[in-house]
Amino acid sequence: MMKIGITCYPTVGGSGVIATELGKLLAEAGHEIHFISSSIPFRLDNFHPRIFYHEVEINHYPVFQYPPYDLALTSKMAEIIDQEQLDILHVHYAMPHAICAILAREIASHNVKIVTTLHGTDITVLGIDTTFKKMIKYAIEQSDATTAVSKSLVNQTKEMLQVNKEIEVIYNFVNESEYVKANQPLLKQQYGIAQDEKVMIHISNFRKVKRVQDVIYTFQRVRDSVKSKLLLVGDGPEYSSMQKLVHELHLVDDVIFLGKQNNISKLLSISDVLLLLSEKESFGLVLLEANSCEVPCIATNVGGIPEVIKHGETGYLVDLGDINQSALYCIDILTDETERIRLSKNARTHARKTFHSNAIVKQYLTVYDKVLSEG
Ligand code: GMT
Repeated sequence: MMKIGITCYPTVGGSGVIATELGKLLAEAGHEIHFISSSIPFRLDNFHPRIFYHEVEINHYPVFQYPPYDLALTSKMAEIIDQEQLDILHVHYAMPHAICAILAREIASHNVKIVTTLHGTDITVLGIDTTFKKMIKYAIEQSDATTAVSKSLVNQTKEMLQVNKEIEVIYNFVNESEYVKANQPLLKQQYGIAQDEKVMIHISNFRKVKRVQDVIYTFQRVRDSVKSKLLLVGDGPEYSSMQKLVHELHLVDDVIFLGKQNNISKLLSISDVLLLLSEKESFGLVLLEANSCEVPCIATNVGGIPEVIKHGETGYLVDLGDINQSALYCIDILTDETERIRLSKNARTHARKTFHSNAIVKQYLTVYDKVLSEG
């Protein structure tokens, strides 16, 4: 049995989902898990006797212009390392979590190993910023082990930061019992979607990088030839400009904005195709969630996406900004039922085979064992 600390961004986001689901599975496997974060991770919704949560509290002293969150986190990490005698502190995101963990390891008396998982944004966005470049490189090199969620992210990290250290690829996973296609006889009707209408879906945090406008333009083309509705799930900085765009294109009756939702698998169960047309994506967890629910995807050929979607087998890849091509693939899937079923079945099989949670958890455990055996 290991004592494992986990730090992640607790709010909505793929990295938070992975960190929390990993913690839950490790607890089920008999390990003791200590989450250290600013609020309870949103997926930590059930009681488990081997899961503990330690909140990072920040005092607002008038002398500080900005509340020192990173230092409060560091100090909490050091406290929990000693108090709980942690074997491993697994941090998700180099910035700032790995930096904080390395400093906490210095402060604590107990010998803990730091495992850092890179999820993308810290490298592909923050890594570009020269202010942070050296710090991120330092955090990776000082971690006892570093993993990344795709080969593409490993290559990008090595190229951008000139990191001289092994970074192991451990793909993301989903909770298979949650992400299953389930019969939802009333859901379409509840959203005002006719039974013979096709459903396209996009789920994201509506950041610029997700290019939600490309999804809307694709839908505009598809709707001209296929009776369909577009579900837009999630919220973020681009939400209101996307609503404006939908108005301007006269699509209000056919595009349904749902905001943030919890029961994603139910929405996926009534969807025929998912679109993710991002300009950057180290993995694209939502693709795996969709595939697991038998929904084929159309996604951009960027970052780690080609490692998740098998072109022509589980969905289709398109070049960034190629709305015409994504509309053509959508029309194919929505009008050819045999083709849709073929892709759906392949998608589920691929999700279960290549990204099964049992295999992924095993890979993380191997990393933990390796760093612990190094003394
Ligand atoms: O960019 C996001 O959508 C959020 C971010 C996060 O913190 O969850 O996502 C990153 O990590 C996910 C989990 O590993 C990946 O599936 C996303 O592809 C990655 N985002 C980017 O690389 C832009």
